[in-house]
Amino acid sequence: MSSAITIDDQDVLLAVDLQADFMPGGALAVEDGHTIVPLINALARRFAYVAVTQDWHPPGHASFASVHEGAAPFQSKRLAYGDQTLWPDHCVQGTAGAELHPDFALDAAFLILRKGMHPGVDSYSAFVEADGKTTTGLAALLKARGVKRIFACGLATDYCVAFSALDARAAGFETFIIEDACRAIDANNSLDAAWARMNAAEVWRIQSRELLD
Ligand code: VGL
Ligand code: ZN
Repeated sequence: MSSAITIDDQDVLLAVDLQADFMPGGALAVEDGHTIVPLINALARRFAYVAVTQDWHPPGHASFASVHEGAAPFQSKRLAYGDQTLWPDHCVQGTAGAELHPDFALDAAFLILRKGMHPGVDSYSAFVEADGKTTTGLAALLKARGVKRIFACGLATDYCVAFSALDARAAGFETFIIEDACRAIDANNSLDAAWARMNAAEVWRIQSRELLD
């Protein structure tokens, strides 16, 4: 058992993509995605800083299989910036599927960061888009507020949470994933692959009780 972690005011809770399309019944449903919302609400009450991301794609986004001739969701396709997994249309700006979960206690959040808005470039990460160079500005914003540690949770463990955590680490933050406050897509072994990358990068895997007990 690891010892409990004390949350201080240089810590941020980063709650990733708690949106209708990632919930059961949504366009890119993550199994049991809705079950983590109450836990994340409980975590949010402990943090001075809560930041939220929202996947927010224009119609016809390059990550949608529907815009590539002959392509199917979950296939990989080489785009200008590299290999991109193709998805069902999801989180289209202004649609019901893009809305944050109605039970998610957003009032505590100081920031809602929308991402994936460039038509030709995906952004799993809250920090850097999939071209590997376009920044969202989030690292600079958090540093300006004195944030030192980032605690990531939400959907999906193996995509937007993992990429955000890896980029947080690369930007110099001590970074944690709260495993039981995430759920995964786990397509093509993506969950194991994500944990391997995070372990190598020294992103720490923790459980919510280490913060809540
Ligand atoms: C996500 C795939 C495509 C995520 C977003 O939130 O993990 N995954 N867009
Ligand atoms: Zn997306």
